[in-house]
Amino acid sequence: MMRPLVIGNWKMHGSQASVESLLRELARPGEQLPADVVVCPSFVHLQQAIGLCEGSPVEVGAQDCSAQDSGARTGDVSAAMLADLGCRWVIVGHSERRQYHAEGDELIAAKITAAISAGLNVVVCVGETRAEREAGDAHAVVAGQVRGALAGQASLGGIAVAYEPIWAIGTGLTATPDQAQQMHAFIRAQLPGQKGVETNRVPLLYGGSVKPDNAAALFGQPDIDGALVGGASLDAGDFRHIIMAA
Ligand code: G2H
Repeated sequence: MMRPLVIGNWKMHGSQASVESLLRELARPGEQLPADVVVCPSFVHLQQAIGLCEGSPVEVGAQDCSAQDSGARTGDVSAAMLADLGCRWVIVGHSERRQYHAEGDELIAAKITAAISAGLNVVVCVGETRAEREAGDAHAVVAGQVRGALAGQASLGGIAVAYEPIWAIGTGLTATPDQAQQMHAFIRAQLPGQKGVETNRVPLLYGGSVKPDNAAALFGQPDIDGALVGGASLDAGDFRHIIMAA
């Protein structure tokens, strides 16, 4: 069985003081955890977080990266810069990037390529809106996003996929474990690569209002290999509880 992967997406939250207090509780040197654990603070807190996680099992990731290696791209941060800093992971294609920054599958695919060439592990986010689910289009939308994002990848090594139904993000609504499992199995079947061999090694994370009280039921599903946690990852106690349920 795959080791679970639990990633905290801090979004645009935090200060130097809150990063310090959160990671003093979460990132304990020498501790053994039942899952691989990653925290993704904002760009400006990455270096501080990397310092605070040193010697602990917690790794640090970014919430986005540029598709370009370098150049005149004011405000952008390249994957190579993140790797140079000591980041191990990057989230790509989060629905908030798709929605507020008009990111589409082609750009997301280019970001994945840039991140993998820089040596980062990537979490690619996919998920349907409430209207798409109600129209019966959830599977078609998610299949399109998975294929679009991963089309150019020769290998799936270093790639995780997070299924985040948009109607469950930050709303307190969560997909039921059955709904999530059903979509995860479908996503696994959409992955390019050798079925049952390469595709079984890709961690599939569920995201969308994961909390201490629903984590165990989600993790109990055969195709749910971990979680991408937003709001609950900003509370050390809640996040720890979720990690321990993995
Ligand atoms: C979905 C998730 C983390 P939350 O965006 O990526 O956030 O757990 O707050 O719904």
